[in-house]
Amino acid sequence: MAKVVTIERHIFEQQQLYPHATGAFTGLLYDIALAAKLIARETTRAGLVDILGAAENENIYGERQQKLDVFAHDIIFRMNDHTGRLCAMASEEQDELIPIPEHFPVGKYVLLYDPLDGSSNIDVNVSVGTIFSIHRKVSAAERGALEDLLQPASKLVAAGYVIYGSSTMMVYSTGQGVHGFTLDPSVGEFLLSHENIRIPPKPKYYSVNQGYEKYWTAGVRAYVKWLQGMYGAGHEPLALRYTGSMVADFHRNLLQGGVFIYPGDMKKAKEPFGKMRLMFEAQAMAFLANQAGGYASDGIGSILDIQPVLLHQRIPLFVGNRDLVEKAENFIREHDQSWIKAYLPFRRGEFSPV
Ligand code: P6P
Repeated sequence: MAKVVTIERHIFEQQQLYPHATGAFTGLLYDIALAAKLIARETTRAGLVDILGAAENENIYGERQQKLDVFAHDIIFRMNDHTGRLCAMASEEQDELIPIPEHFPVGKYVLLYDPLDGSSNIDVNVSVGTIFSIHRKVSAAERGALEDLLQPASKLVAAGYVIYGSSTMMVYSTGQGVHGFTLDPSVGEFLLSHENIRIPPKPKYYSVNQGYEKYWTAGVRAYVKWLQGMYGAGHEPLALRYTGSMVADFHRNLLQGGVFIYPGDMKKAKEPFGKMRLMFEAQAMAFLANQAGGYASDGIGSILDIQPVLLHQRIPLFVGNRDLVEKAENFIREHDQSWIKAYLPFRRGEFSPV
C-alpha cells in the first residue's frame, strides 16, 4: 500500500531541502492549504446556502463579484494578514497592493492570489479555482511595496492552484517539481495523489474560446487550424475542451497533455493584448508548466522573463506542451508582424496606466 503523505508533511519534507529555511515559507504554504479547505467547504455548499448571486459591487474589471469570490478573498486575506510571514499581498479582486495591517508584524514574502478564478461558473456548477504565487521581498521598504509584487515569474519561490471540482485538489511547486494533493473531506486532509506531475509528451487537447475566432489575428487562426489537423496528412487533430475556467482547463492539459490559449484579440479595445492577468493567472501557470516540462508564452517569448509594470496588466497566454506553445510563436512570427509591432511597446511596459 502506498505511503499516505499529507500536504503538511510534504511541505515540511520540501523544507528539509533548504537547510537555511526558517519555517516561515512552510507556514505560509500550510496557511494556503487551510484557506483552500475552508473555501472548498463553501464551494461544495454553494448551491445550498444563500451564497449564490452577485455581490453588490464590481471588481476592477467591471465584472460583478460573485459572493463566493468575496468570501474566498476574505478567507485568504484573514488567514495571512497576522502571521508575520508576509510584507504585502495582492488580490485579483482588489485594485491596489494590500498592506499588512500596522498592528501586525511583517515578513519576507509577498502573496498574490486570484481567490476564485472562473467564478462566473459557480452558479452552473462548473469547476472553479484559486491561484496563488509567492515572491520573496526585494525592496528596502519596511512594510512591503509594489516593487516586491511586480517581479518576473522567473523569481517566484512557489506557485500553485486549488481546483474545486469533482474533487478538490491542490497543485503546487516550490521549484522542486509539481505535486498534486486530493482533499479527503472525511478527514479534512490533502493527501498526495499526483507526485512529480510531468506533462505527457503526446498532447490530447487544446483549450480556447472558439467563439471568438473572428477576432483572432491571422497567425492565431492559422495556429488553431494546425491544432485541428487541417494542414497536411498525418497530423491528428487535438480535441477541443474549454470550460471558461482556466484552472480546470490548465489542470486537464497538465495531466493529459495539451495547450491552453487565450490570445490577444481585437474585439475589445482595452484587451487587444489578451484577457489573462499576468500577476494573478499567467505567472503561476507559467511557473508550474515549466516545472512540469512544459512552457508558457505570450506569443513572443517566455512568460517567466516578462518584467511586470502594472499589478493588473493583461497578457496573451499560450501554456502547455512546449512544442505546441513554440508552434504558436512560429505562426505569430510568420503571420502577425503588425500585431507584434503594436504589442512590443505594451510588453515593455510602455503604456499609460489604464
Ligand atoms: P472567456 C475566468 O474569468 C477567466 O479569467 C479564466 O478562468 C477563463 O479561462 C477565461 O476568463 C474565460 O474567458 O472570454 O472565454 O469567457
